[in-house]
Amino acid sequence: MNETPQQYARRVTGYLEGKDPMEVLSTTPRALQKLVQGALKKSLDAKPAPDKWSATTIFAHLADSEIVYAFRLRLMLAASGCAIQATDQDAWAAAFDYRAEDPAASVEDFRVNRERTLRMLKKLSNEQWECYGIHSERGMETVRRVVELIAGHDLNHLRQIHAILRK
Ligand code: NI
Repeated sequence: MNETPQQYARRVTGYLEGKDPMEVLSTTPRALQKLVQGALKKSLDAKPAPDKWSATTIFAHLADSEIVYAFRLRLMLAASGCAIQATDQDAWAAAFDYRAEDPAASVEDFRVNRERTLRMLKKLSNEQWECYGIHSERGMETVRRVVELIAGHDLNHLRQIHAILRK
């Protein structure tokens, strides 16, 4: 998609439509489990277009994104003001062969890391929510902002998977 990092951030947080980001973060694992359960392997592996990701690839992307977010949040909380390196999601998809991943395993990996992230976030003080990092493409982002972006990222990919599986 041809959009700037700023346009991307605006689009994904737009999916929140007033929802509480922490509520979104806590409900996504179950929503992903429901999508995987009962879906045919053929449908999970099918690409909606030659240049688009399959559901299998998206599930693997979500599992890896959760590791990236967990690490970034910890960097920001332990050393506020630190640099945050952007990642190239297509390079990750190729390097770690997302197409060959088991979607149910990806969802389970996602769930475990998401639960750890939620436990960590629930303990934060008001000041800690304002800790920040300097993202290499989007600039300064607080922990509060990153959590909104994670929630928007969840909703973005949930919509995408729903559309691919037509559920
Ligand atoms: Ni994504």
